[in-house]
Amino acid sequence: MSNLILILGDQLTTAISALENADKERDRIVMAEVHDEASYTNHHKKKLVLLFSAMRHFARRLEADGWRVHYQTYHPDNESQSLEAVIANQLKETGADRVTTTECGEWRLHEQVSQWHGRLGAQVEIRPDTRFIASKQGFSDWAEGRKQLRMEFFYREMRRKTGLLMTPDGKPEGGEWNFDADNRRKWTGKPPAPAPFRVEPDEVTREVIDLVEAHFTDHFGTTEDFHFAVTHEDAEQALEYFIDFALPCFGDFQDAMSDDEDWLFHSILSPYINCGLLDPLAVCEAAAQAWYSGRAPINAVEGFIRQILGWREFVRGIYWLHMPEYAQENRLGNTRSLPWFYWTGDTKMRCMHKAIDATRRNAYAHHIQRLMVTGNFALLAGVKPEEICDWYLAVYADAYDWVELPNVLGMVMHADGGYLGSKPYAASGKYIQRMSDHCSNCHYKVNKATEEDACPFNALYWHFINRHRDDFANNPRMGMMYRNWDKQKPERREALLRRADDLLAHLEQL
Ligand code: FAD
Ligand code: DLZ
Repeated sequence: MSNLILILGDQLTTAISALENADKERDRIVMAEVHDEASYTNHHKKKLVLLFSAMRHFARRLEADGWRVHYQTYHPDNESQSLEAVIANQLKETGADRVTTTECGEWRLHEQVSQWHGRLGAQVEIRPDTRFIASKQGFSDWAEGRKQLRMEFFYREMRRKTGLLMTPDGKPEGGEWNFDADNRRKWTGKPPAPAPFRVEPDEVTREVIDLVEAHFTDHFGTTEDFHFAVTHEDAEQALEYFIDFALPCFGDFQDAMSDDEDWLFHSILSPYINCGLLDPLAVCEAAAQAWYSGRAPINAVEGFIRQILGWREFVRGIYWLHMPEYAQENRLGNTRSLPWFYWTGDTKMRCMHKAIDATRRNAYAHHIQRLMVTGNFALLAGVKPEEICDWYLAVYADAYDWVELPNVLGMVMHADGGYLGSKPYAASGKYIQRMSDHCSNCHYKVNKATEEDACPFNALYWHFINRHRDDFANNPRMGMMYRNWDKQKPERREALLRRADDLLAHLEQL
């Protein structure tokens, strides 16, 4: 009997576990662009182009390698609007009685696929996703019995496990596990940041752009200037380009933000790693090699590897350990709606405008913009976690629930009660001023806090500290903030809270 092999839009590699022991004569691969996956959130248009084009290129490659592939292209009137419907039709059409697939990245779809056995009357084999360096079981074994989970300790285990940046006698290369103290420089234009790696759209991509323009008009963002890689080979070129031109400065300017440069020295590899065009371990190995061969310094290479081997694996582990309850958390009791300017960029706050506008144009903003600008503002303003999570899931080309949710709900919103991060990343305008040149071009004055034209982040920061005293006053990493707050004169504290109340009442007008 034949077997259907389902490959999802974020599983685009021949190394995917669903293909292990597959038989080109017996098995049929199924890939499908479906309404339900394209519409479960307001996906950025560039993300849709990236995924549909990468899926089409991957299907062609499989066919060229001799596989039989059933590929459904997107049309709003397709009979099969969900992956389940596509599989049900294919089971009928081919007489297959088995489906093999690799576990889905996110809970929503995982729940559906887990029920296919009963719903479709076929045997459904769900294999582990071996692209992750830590298995779900491995992570849960590591987490077992720990009161608090800290990325740094998990990361060290992962360094030992993989041998990445480890000396032959089991010590971290360069003598330290973490070189973050060297990675906090402001960028003032020198050295110049490299232009982003570009691939000009081929015929397949151009067709997908037309499709997205025709059928996803109301989705966020633009398809203009689409230049992402859509094949493994091009994504490898993007990796090489990053190593040659950006990695050497990645560490120094990792936390920097710029009024003029969207990408700075970041890798822009997450869209490819997350959909399967690049393997995360291979990316880390390539970066480590750059250090061994003297092409990039240790603070850059270690910092880069930590993001993938540490943070990426860590958030995925937390997601699977705690879903589906994790998505409901709102421990700070936030009630405010997401301001509309998150969708338009139409705000006088320069840093917010710049981060949102880049997001709209590129389906990308770098980590510190996501964390310390759009994230920080949502935290200070007390936005409902589900609303800000929905926004982050929609607007980035690399967004999938398993990675977006812990980053937003845990790291940014502290809505999980500090499970993922030991303290909230709340910051006033001073932080943004220290790490960027936005403030000098801003309508608001970063050196003011209570006046009409004062930077909103300043008063909102103190309002956040004040209203969450019960949550944070006993946190040893927050003690100084409370001492600073308590030291201020009562009139000053009152003026700050008044200004913040006014800002909160008029969020949409900022
Ligand atoms: P670089 O700065 O070059 O970092 C290298 C790689 O490290 C990235 O490609 C990514 O694979 C990994 N990485 C770095 N930080 C993290 C992290 N915190 N969690 C997981 N992986 C990380 N990343 C996503 O892939 N998808 C998301 O939906 C996503 N949402 C985020 C939301 C918020 C609020 C925050 C604060 C972070 C989010 N991140 C997300 C993490 C990080 O911001 C992006 O991975 C990074 O900006 C992608 O750009 P880059 O490839 O240029 O990364
Ligand atoms: C994100 C996405 C989109 C936009 N479209 C499709 C699709 O049409 N077909 C498909 O197989 N996968 C798609 N994906 C990726 C899935 O949503 C992804 O597999 C889940 O989010 C799990 O990570």
